[in-house]
Amino acid sequence: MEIKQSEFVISAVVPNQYPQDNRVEIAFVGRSNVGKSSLINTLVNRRKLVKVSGTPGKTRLVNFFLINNEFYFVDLPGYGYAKVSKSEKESWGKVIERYLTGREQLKKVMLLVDCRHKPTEDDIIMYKWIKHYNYDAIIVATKIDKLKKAELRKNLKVIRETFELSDDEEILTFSSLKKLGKEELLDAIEQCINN
Ligand SMILES: Nc1nc2c(ncn2[C@@H]2O[C@H](COP(=O)(O)OP(=O)(O)O)[C@@H](O)[C@H]2O)c(=O)[nH]1
Ligand SMILES: [Mg+2]
Repeated sequence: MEIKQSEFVISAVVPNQYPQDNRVEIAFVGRSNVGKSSLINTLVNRRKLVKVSGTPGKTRLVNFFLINNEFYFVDLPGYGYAKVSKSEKESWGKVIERYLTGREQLKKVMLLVDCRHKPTEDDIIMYKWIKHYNYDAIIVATKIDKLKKAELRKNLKVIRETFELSDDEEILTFSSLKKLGKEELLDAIEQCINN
């Protein structure tokens, strides 16, 4: 699949601002700074569709982007940023939870983790939430340009074990810097859109 068209639609604060047209949605979630904005920009071949690293952890909005006039990318707020207050963390949880509740058109949640680190408690909670709400998740290991092949292989094993993935669950790998893994991720997206 090639993404030829992408446009920002809305930063939603409350669910009645979400698009109402029932197009399929693919959501992206992960810790702040994991490379989520960069990954989306890489997928859509644009440098600035999504803002890269403004104030991490400050966006409590659900951002919708219309892709090829056919489906939406949904950029969920990043979590795990150390310097936010407890109340801000709770408001983050509410924003994500509200989006994940009964969103029938949501076909896949891409859960991004930095390939250099063992997934955190927050990552595991996020993964369990996605499963709890009966959505499909794909783990995407980001910033793979930062590791040598052998290190990457080792870390992917740790990531796999931490999420307790079954053998048929694949981890995708990605580098926005080196444009690695783009085709594979787009293929996975295409598959769930056509299903
Ligand atoms: N080396 C490397 N750095 C990256 C990559 N993707 C993002 N970054 C950097 O990581 C930081 C956070 O990226 P951003 O996309 O804003 O992350 P977000 O907070 O998850 O949206 C920025 O300094 C990016 O330049 C990547 O694939 N490789
Ligand atoms: Mg971002």
